[in-house]
Amino acid sequence: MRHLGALLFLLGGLGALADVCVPEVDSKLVERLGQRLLPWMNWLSLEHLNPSIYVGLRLSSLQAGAREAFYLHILKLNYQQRLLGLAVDDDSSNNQAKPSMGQLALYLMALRANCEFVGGRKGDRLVSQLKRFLEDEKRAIGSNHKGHPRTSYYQYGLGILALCVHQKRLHDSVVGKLLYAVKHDQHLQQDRLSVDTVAMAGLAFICLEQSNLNPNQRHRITQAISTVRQKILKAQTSEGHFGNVYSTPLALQLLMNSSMPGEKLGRACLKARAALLASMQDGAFKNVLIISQLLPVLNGKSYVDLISPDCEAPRVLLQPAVETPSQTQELISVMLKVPHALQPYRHRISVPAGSSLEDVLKKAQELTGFTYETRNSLSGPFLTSVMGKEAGEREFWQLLQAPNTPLLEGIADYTPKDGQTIELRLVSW
Ligand code: B12
Repeated sequence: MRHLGALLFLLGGLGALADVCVPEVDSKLVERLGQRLLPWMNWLSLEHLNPSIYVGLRLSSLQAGAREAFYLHILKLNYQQRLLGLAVDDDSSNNQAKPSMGQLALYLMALRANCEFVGGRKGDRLVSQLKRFLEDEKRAIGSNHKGHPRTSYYQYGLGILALCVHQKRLHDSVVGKLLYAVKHDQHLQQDRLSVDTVAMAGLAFICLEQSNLNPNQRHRITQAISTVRQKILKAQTSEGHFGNVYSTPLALQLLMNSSMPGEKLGRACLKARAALLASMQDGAFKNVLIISQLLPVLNGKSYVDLISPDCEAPRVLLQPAVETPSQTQELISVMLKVPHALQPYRHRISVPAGSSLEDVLKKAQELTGFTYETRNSLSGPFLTSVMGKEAGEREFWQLLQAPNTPLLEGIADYTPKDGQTIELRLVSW
């Protein structure tokens, strides 16, 4: 124990704590996670294009060979078409919505992950668009900080980070809004700290600090990084996750870039490593977006490495997994309820064991007069409307296990257990 203490102290004193924050994981386990991304890279149905997958893979120890280059090519065609209105032969992207600020940011990060600097006429237009998005959000927050960004502080942080890794300067006042939000807890979701959001803000600040893009804000930026670190450490659960299992990857990306005197950080990282490993072995990581945030961590990398990515680093070629479909005849029953709808709903639904919550909703829609709608997102299908009631601005349909436990996964990933009651509840955030 004394040795561990001495080691942690030394590492803490030396600077980056990557060594203790990076979980040492069996390469087979990493490969299995990477394999989950492959079907999404094959499936070139445009609505599933996801720049985060590309970023995650490039910062990982894995590669997808020619498929990876092709994926970036399609990303470029599709994003340029949707953002700049450039004509391409395939007009199926015409009816896709314009990418959001965060999606544009992730696209620019994907370019950087391929060691490209955004440039030229088209590139400059994309940078201007992202800067304009941020300026609009800054105005929405308002000079007295009483308003909210139309998207979220998560996307605001992502936008600053993407411009920073391309070494594009932003006005101090734009960065200032995020500094203020972190300092005054304006990024809270339903009054609770969103570890993902502060971690993303922290990654943006670390990039700004390392690139010295806003020298007048240097002191505030350094302080904000320290605040973020404290908040994340404070959010560690008894099992070791920061926030919850799915915010731990981004939290570790942040902590990996931290140094702190004493042993606190090292100990917290070791505990998080163990918790993450246990969750990975339990098969908790199904969602491709989350896997794309986790893979860099398992390779000792973070989004800050996009400042100067190593595009020559050797990476292991992923082979598609051989699927063995598990056929089950067993049926389970799940109670689905929407107590606070205009037309309250409550029915027991039977589905094969292992079905997702989305399967339950589909079955309920087919058989019992339940209705719902979804919107596709980088995290999968997002529930937008239930029993004819669409969530309004700053509202969402929350998924809960009755009586009151919010689910940690979306409808496509969550697999209800026999006898469980799932509630859908319209809430503000
Ligand atoms: C902001 C945010 C929200 C906001 C989104 C509203 C808004 N206007 O921004 C609100 C509070 C509504 C929200 C709700 C939920 N969220 Co949320 N959310 C996030 C956060 C912090 C950022 C998302 C983002 O902006 N991404 C960047 C942009 C560029 O990508 P995008 O795909 O275009 O973004 C959209 C989607 O992410 C969508 N969205 C947000 N959360 C979720 C969750 C799921 C499962 C899906 C499919 C979509 C989705 O809203 C974004 C804006 O339109 C992420 C953190 C993370 N690590 O990703 C968690 C995160 C994605 N959310 C999560 C969860 C669990 C949920 C809920 C299922 C919680 C619940 N029990 O109800 C609900 C979704 C329910 C539903 N109706 O389908 C988990 C998902 C974990 C997983 N295994 O995949 C994350 C990772 C947080 C965490 N650490 O637990 N969320």
